[in-house]
Amino acid sequence: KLSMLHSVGIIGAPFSKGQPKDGVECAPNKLRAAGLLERLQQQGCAVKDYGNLTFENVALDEPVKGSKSVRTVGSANQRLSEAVKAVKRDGHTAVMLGGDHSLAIGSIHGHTAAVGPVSVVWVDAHADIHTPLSSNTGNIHGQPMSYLLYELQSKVPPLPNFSWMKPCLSSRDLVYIGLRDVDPEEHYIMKLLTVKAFSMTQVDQLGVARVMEETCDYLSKKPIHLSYDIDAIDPSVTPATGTPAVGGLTYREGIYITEYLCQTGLLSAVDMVEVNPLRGRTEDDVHSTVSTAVDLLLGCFGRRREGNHLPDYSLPEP
Ligand code: B3U
Ligand code: MN
Ligand code: MN
Repeated sequence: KLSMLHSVGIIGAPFSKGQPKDGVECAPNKLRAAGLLERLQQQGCAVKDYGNLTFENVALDEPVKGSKSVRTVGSANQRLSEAVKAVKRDGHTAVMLGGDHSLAIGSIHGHTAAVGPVSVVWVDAHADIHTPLSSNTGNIHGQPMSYLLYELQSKVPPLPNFSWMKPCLSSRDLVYIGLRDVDPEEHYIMKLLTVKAFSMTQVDQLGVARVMEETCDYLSKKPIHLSYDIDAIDPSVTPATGTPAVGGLTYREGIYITEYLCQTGLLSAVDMVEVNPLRGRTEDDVHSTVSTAVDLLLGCFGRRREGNHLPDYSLPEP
């Protein structure tokens, strides 16, 4: 496979109500302004921009059993699910530009609605597997995995504006990479379900190359949904995010994950979430975060550090 070209469908999801900090809704336009679409095209991708979704602002969205903005998050994810389903039915690899990580609910739901069962590679400092009842913060961006997993169905109460969705993922089809800030309740759930996880300890122990080999050996050959939380990368590189956690993936490890998944030929949808352009201390902080997010997406779609050339290139004749 010298140059496997990709067809990419981009959905902007400027949504922040899965967590309390403003700014994460600005990321889709920031990622576009950083040249994401042009650079994908330059590396040979066919790109269709589906634009930004608009979300309903639900009035009187009082907490439900401690979880915040449940109705707003439910409604937003219903729209996103339909949008991802449409992009998949159009034949593209779906790219969802978040927004916060609560959007993985709609993204993964819509992906499976279009293509059937998927494998999920969840790259994150956090496990985001709290149930609405186990969560200490009530922020739904810390809960999406519990809504998606069949095995947790009985632990997630019926919630307003979530009746459109049913769990669509088996814990056997999930791999975490980059964990380092996991709450006790989440750790309990992961052990209960024997979820495959490569925490930063395993990245240190095995190296990222073996982590990716073992990830793909473990997963069956279903279409892959990559859900990439930018806070998986070390905050020295990507500080502009809502909940930075020290001791993260290097830029090179982060990019290697995307290069490796690209060359499986199974990447079917990608989320890039939790980039918050209002959270950096300096302009450089924001630039470094946004440009790393762009590089990760380019890596998903064929960019290689050895260099690339288009298949129709030929040398100028003297
Ligand atoms: N586990 C905590 C913190 C957290 C989760 N995801 C992020 N932060 N980004 C929670 O709020 O559930
Ligand atoms: Mn996350
Ligand atoms: Mn995170």
